[in-house]
Amino acid sequence: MKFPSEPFKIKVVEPIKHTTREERERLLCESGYNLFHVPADSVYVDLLTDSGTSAMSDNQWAGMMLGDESYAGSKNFFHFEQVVRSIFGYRCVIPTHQGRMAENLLFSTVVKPGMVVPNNIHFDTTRANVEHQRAEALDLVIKEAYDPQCELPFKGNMDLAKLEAAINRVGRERIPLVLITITNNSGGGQPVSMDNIRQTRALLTRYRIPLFFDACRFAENCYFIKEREPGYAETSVRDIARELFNYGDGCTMSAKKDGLVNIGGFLGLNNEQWAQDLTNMLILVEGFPTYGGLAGRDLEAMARGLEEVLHEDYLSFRIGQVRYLGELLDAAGVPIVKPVGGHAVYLNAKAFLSHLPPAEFPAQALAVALYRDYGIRGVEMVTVMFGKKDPASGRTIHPELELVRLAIPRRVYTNMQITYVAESIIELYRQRETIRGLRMTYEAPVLRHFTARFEELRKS
Ligand code: P61
Repeated sequence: MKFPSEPFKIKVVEPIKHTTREERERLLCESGYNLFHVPADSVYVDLLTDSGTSAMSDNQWAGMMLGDESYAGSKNFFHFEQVVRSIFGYRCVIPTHQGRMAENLLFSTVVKPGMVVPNNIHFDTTRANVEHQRAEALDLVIKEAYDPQCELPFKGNMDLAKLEAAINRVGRERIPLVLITITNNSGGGQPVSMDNIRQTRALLTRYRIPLFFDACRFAENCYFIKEREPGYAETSVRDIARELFNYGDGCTMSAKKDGLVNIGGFLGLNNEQWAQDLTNMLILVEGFPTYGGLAGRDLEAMARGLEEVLHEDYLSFRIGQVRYLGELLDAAGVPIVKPVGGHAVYLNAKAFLSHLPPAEFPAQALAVALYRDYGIRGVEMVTVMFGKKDPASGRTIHPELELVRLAIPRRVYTNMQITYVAESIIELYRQRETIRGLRMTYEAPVLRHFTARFEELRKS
């Protein structure tokens, strides 16, 4: 089947309130045209993020009732540890309440001022946590990643020539580790191939530099390897994951994505000295090592979610649902990033709103219009989210890509709701000339997209 249907039936439902266009207009005005400040119960289809928004299974909810809330040595921790070891293969397992805490612990322990951390593309929290240590976060993805039209099967790959040049320029002693983000969220949710990972490993072994994965969407990445990479069609996604993680020395993970939970994360690694230092820091800022900022029930849900996410009927539906949205849009001529990624469809706002100059934040304007007209919430990505500035003038640098990400929560929306999203966007595309630009009226110094405010420009 081209687009597999839902491999589950619905046992519990959460009603969604319908709002009018006038109500949404008022909410936009009150929120400074920032969709992070629109109350979620005034959103019809919420595609702001796929993070922490999954629907848990009956099996996970049953596990929640078996939560052992002992301060130390909870049985759920041991189950969780055993599941992480069996999938990821790393000996030391450190639970955290979400991904950025795992990043913060790792970088505050091993990254020193003046160091450099390469990645295919750092996600914003990863970059912010590297920069917080006064180190440099380098993005070294292949150049095709920046071309929305280029249809490569593994557009998240690391550019090995750029990586080797960076190592030679910076010196291996200033590179404490290299990261690979699977899938590459900031570059369109694109996967990284096993071959690229193998070659990155070989290169880093020569320079004795550890390799870590930002593993948030590892199962989706492994599913793409099965679908697209020669030699893997008959390998289970679980075995693909085992091979992939075996090339690395550790990982950070936000289980809010491919852990199929609403909260949770962890660090997995083999270096026992690092693990000890990280654990000491964990005790200072998160909690005892057998709960790491989570309740026992959360650890149980995460252990079960990590197993479920590897079910291949789940993954074929998941990847198929995202692709379904992408293909409906593409067939109607709506400009999107191609090929469609694992967790989201990315609208190419520059091409969608070609009448708006970059200074008028076309991607933010498109996200605002989508909410106002249809109650659909996506998220602006790149200009506002990453907020790169020219150090001399302090002005915003407008990057190559201006995107609106429509991230699909896991197991939450039916294909009919996804069809509604596609039809709405197609209609909006037909009247795109009516969409107005924005002016930013407030911005915070870091992670500005959460609190930025805008005002709408009048029609000229
Ligand atoms: C997202 F607007 N992602 O995509 P935490 N690495 C990677 C991520 O995608 C990621 C984290 C680390 C989110 C949530 C989010 O400014 C924002 O569990 C590849 O969220 O700490 C998170 O994991 C961090 C949305 C995060 C944002 C930060 O929607």
